Amino acid sequence: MSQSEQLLSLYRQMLIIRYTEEQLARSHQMGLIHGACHTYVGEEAIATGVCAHLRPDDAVFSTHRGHGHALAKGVSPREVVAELFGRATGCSQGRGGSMHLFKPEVGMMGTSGIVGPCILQATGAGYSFKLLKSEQVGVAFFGDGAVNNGAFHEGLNLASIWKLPTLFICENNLYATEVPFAYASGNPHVGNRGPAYGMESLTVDGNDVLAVYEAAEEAVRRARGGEGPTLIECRTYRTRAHAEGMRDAGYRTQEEVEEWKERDPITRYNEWLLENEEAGTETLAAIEAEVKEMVVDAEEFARNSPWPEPETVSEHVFNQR
Ligand SMILES: Cc1ncc(C[n+]2csc(CCOP(=O)(O)OP(=O)(O)O)c2C)c(N)n1
Repeated sequence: MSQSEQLLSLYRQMLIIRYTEEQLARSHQMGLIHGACHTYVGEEAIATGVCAHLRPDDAVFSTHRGHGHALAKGVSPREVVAELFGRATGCSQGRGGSMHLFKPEVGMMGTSGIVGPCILQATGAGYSFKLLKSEQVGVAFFGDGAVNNGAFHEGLNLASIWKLPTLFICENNLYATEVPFAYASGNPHVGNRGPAYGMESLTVDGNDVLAVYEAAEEAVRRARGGEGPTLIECRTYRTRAHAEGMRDAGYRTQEEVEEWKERDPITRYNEWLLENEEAGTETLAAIEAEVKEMVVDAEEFARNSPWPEPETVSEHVFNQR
């Protein structure tokens, strides 16, 4: 891919996430989604900037806010929307929903309803890749709410001492549900915790896709080259409620939300592309139209897909004695 194609591909990927999330929010209001739905609106630059450097055989472990990670890792909007609709055509065949988006064929190793374990799973993947000498990387995406969980300490320490090819991507959107990270944390600067573990770490503007892209490029290069893990704190903000259908008041002000909307990663990048003459308005409009159509198609596909057959209920269920 040429540099110019790469720049446009970042734009397109962020739009795929944004439009899919906005569709999911509408579908949730219509009662088409079964289970919780935490959108990634406002945070699209992070999954996009990181996953742009990943191969299909690199492994991503994600969170409850994981639609963007799945989409950026190569799960299609059709498979994501159908999964949230509980249909047999979903990436987990309608058995999982939002918090069980799996597609190992493209290295999407799961979203999760449990805050924290993705850090340990990505560490474990890194250990496996190191033993295999495969130059693959393991990536954990997690929120600030996971940073004071024991998994963070254990995972980062192990990855550091064994120089594992793992990326720890903290999406610090300032709140864990309604709890401000600054209140919940003695040290609210995640990006400077790396030295405590003997690990490279840095903080980037998580609403600047190029800043994330550059930081991840270096981290992936180091991981593949045997130089060990990196912790990247991406400062960002979710502009919708914690989860669809939840109230969104009392813990943050409307002014704060509006202020962050001004820093919207997609609008900013659109302006950057135009100002730097990397694309014209027509090109960007054509990408927007194409992605919009893709998401309309995904919703229709999902709505018209069959439910899983009741007699298959015990398939994919394992009982390990
Ligand atoms: C181990 C565990 N504890 C508590 C919860 C309940 N819970 C669900 S989401 C959430 C907040 C997570 O905040 P953060 O990790 O910052 O992610 P964000 O929602 O801000 O993206 C909590 C505490 C959980 N799912 N798992």
